[in-house]
Amino acid sequence: VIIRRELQEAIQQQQFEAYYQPIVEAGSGYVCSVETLIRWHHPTKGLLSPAAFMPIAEQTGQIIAIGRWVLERACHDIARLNATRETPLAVAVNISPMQFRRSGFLDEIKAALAKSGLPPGLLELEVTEGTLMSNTAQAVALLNDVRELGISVALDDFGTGFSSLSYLRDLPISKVKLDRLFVSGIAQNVKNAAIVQGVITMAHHLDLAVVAEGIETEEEQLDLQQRQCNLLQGYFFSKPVPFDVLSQLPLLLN
Ligand code: G
Ligand code: G
Ligand code: MN
Ligand code: NA
Repeated sequence: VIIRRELQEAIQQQQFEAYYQPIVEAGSGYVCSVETLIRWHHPTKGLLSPAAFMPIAEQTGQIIAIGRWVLERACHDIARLNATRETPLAVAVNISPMQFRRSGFLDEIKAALAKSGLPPGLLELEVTEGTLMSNTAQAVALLNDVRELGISVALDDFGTGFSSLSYLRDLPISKVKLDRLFVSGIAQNVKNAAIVQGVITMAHHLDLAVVAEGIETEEEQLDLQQRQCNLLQGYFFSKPVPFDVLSQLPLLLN
């Protein structure tokens, strides 16, 4: 088990690294944004994925320091990368429930943008249904503030939580991320296909873009393309990679 003290050292000694997974435009195959996914270079256990430590960090509150670090890192990295690109990349950052609920969160975002020079329009926050569930009135107020800054919000892991369609109707979000649970093996599962098509159609009627996660095969890419899904993400295009690898990736990934 990972303990609080190890996490404290990780925070102090900067043992974390931001990995980035490309997200492509379904129509063109061009990379238009990246999702930031944190990794921990543990001194003895090697490279750890968030599932191994984020739940504990959320319990201890250390998620606040870690989340602030990720936000700053992501804005800094992508602003730097964009200085070398003709078309700028957007960057998505996962926001934990505790981070989202904290009063200083909006100021942290503003600080990360100011420090990095990343335009607000290039930052996207990924929140889950669970994050928005706990206090809807407060969540709506914060989402409105975030949108006012020009930052967009995506509803992550859509369809896996206690999904409420009223979130899609009432919340100022711009994107829905379809969980890979429904995307993988879509051609072999008519129920998955029905759900995916239904969500895409509904989202488009609500003016929301759809990202399909977990695209692992060309078959899945073509299927989601044909269903007019807007954006695609998954190992078929690229795994999450360190910043220096991201910098070397081609812009066209299909
Ligand atoms: O690669 P993957 O194992 O990276 O990520 C596993 C889970 O951890 C995903 O649900 C993802 O949303 C979450 N996650 C990854 N990076 C971060 C982060 O920086 N902050 C938060 N809150 N969650 C993250
Ligand atoms: O919960 P969230 O959607 O933020 O987490 C994304 C998770 O999905 C990360 O753990 C990431 O590494 C993983 N992931 C991204 N693309 C693929 C894929 O094509 N297949 C699988 N199995 N996992 C993926
Ligand atoms: Mn995510
Ligand atoms: Na997801």
